[in-house]
Amino acid sequence: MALYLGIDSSTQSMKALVIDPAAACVAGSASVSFSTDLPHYRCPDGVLPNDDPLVKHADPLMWLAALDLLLARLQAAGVEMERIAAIGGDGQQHGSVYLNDRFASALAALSPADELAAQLAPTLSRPTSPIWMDSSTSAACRELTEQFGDRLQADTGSPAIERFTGPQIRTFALSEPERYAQTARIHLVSSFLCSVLIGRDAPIDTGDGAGMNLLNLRTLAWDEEIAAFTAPDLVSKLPQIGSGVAGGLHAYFAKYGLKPGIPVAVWTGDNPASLIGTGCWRAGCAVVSLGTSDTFFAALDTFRTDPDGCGHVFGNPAGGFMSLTCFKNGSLARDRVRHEADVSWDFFDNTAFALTSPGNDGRLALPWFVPEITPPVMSPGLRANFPFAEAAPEVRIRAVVEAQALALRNHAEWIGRFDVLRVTGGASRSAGIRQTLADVFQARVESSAVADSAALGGALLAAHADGVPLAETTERFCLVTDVCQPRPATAAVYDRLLPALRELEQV
Ligand code: XUL
Repeated sequence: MALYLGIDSSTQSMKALVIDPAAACVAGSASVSFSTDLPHYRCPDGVLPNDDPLVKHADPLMWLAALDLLLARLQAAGVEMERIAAIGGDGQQHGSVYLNDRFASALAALSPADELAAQLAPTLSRPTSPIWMDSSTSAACRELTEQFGDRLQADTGSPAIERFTGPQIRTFALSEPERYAQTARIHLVSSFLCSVLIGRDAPIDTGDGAGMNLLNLRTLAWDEEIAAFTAPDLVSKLPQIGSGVAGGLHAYFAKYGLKPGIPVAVWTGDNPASLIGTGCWRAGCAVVSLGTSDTFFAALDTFRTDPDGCGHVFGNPAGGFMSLTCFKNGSLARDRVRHEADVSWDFFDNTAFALTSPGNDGRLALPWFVPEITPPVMSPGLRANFPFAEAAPEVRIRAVVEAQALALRNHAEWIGRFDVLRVTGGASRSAGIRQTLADVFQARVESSAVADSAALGGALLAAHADGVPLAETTERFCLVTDVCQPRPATAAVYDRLLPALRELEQV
């Protein structure tokens, strides 16, 4: 029976997951860490070091090397590659790859005798790719805002945002006009890797395309006026918008045992893929993904935008729209708080919550160690409403976890109320964090059974592109392992604490 492969190209690693819908099981998986498996690209944690803390770029050739290594590992792990009937995938959102006019012919001519990175290196018109962590484009954001005002959010789903691809492209075009002029094609991470798989330009889907400040969500086409202001001739450099099957797999990948010509679904962003992989693509259940960044997202019944401008609207790969709010200080910030408190993960995840009570006597701390996205804060630093450094480790930990959960609630209010939250990502293993979310939202918190919800989403989209309905695969794969119920007595505690969080965000 048919197997389906999902590939997730995220910030720090690339992962593959193979599902067997007929047997309702995972048939294999593999992963590649950019830090430990590809150290020669000098991108620890997936980011090139830079003296300017606002600049965050990666080497796109590293993603190609990761794709080769990932497929080799999947084959070496004993996955029956010839049974894979379709491939889907996703990339970290907003990141962009700049290619010259040799890209199309180099893709078509890919030879199995050499690696992808070596064959495609000459096709880069810009050696590095800005990624979602970059916040160096404030000037471009200001100019876009001056030019288009509220229309930007009303039509593209988001105000001008530093990490979004449009402001990134404008900054590049203005600062490096020669390289920009040599750029024939600009891809997102998702559409770049999908193009490599099919050996020609792949479309961008509305899930990932909406993270660019360039896609008009009312017409689902590139907004010609915004694109023209963003950079010269931009529309001609962007791929089509599309969904469904992008094309057939290039013969290059036969060296990993894959069948040339099998359908490759149009790739999407990691968050839209997670919406599918967690099974929350129908309205009603919100997802809290606790990873490098923390994100809160949910399917939207209608197109509407966040009045505060922090939340975004993206296309839902299952149709319609989804909301997304991204908090940059996620797991790395929690790890830093844990490290500085000199405690174990077990202490952070469990003991700290047994030693303290909900509400923490009003003590809150926002761990904005790097410039924050929600709310937008450019000057980093931890903000606490009590002497943080002098407090006991358990007090610091609860203060951080409660502040993060209250910030999620605060910035999710425009989407509506949720009785069910589905948690995913590394930090969702923490019982303390899950209970805090349940209490702060007064919602049932379900743990997603699959750790790699984005890769699973890619696999479900692959199956869907091959005719297997999403409803069917969702029932088989999007399972819940653990349920955490809210404690009604804590509702008033957090209702009282919410204004304190709002005040702290303003400091
Ligand atoms: C979403 C965002 C991040 C990246 C990386 O807007 O910037 O979640 O997609 O995961």
